[in-house]
Amino acid sequence: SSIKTQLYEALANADGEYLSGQALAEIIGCSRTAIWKHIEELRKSGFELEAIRKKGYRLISKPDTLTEHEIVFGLETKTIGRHVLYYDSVESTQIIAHKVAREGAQEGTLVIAGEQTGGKGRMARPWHSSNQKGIWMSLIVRPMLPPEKAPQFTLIAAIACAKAIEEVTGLEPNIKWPNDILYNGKKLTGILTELQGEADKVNFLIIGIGINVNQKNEDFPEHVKDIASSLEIESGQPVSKVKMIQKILKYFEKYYVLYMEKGFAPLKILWESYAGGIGKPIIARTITGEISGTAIGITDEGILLIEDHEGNIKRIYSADIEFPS
Ligand code: BTX
Repeated sequence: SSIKTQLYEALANADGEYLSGQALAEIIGCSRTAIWKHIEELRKSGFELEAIRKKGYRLISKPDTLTEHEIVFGLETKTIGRHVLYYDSVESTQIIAHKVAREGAQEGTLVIAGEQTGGKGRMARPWHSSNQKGIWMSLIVRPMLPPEKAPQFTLIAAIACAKAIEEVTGLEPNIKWPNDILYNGKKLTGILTELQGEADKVNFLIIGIGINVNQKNEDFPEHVKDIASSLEIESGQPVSKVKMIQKILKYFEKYYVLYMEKGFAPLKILWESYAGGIGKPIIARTITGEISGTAIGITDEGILLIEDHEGNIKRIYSADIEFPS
């Protein structure tokens, strides 16, 4: 409710000081009984609150949950992530995002879930999304662009995630073209951009982002254990999902705005600063076959360039890549 939201904001702004029921009632403009009732509601949602007679109420801690309020409070964006749809458990946030986007969801709408029972990667591969341990979210954007630009959004999202990981955890991750973020060769994040459009224009893009945040090694199923890692495993401490989400949204908006103004070229430089594997031997598996050679970099459009063994430069639009050691 809006009283609950205002109550939380007033307590959070008090910076650990006590606020009396009377003072809160005046700030919010409701009765003291309403304050008392909503304090109980905050407690039920996982907020730790201290109540002392004659002094009032004090906020001790807030839950690291992903409700709309938690995400929007303190969010430094104009449109991205301003509208949040949170679900405890869904098959895939991509499916829900497609549905609400078709129904007209506004630019920047974020669909997020505690758990996915059928999380998906590219080419319908499964994406393991354990309950409350990671960030499983899909962002809806409606850029006025031709559909062939859609893959660039995977790269933009990857830079935003890498930057957020760096800022929140201090780790220095690598981006593996096109859609993975790795640390020490292990996958922390996967990105899946899906497009709904016509021949000449995008209707909307759904940018799915999966980040392993607080898993321990044993939380991963057998087949991903060896290739995956989490922010907690790598940084040695639990990481706030809310903080991560807010930073990703902040940087995504920043790079999205830059991209719409100036195109991909200025972002390419940033992308390259995170890219692992440039100049190294590479194998790209595409639907039409395998190309091996040396990774040269990406173009101003975000297309991967590989120099094959005959010295020809190949342009790769979509592939799974491997760096053979
Ligand atoms: P991808 O096709 O590049 O990677 C999928 C592969 O990654 C799987 O085949 C598996 O080997 C491995 N894998 C599966 N789960 C994990 C995990 N938790 N951590 C590391 N590796 C894993 C990557 O596709 C794109 C993933 C996007 C996921 C987001 S989550 C929110 C949104 N909803 C949804 O269903 N997908 C997206």
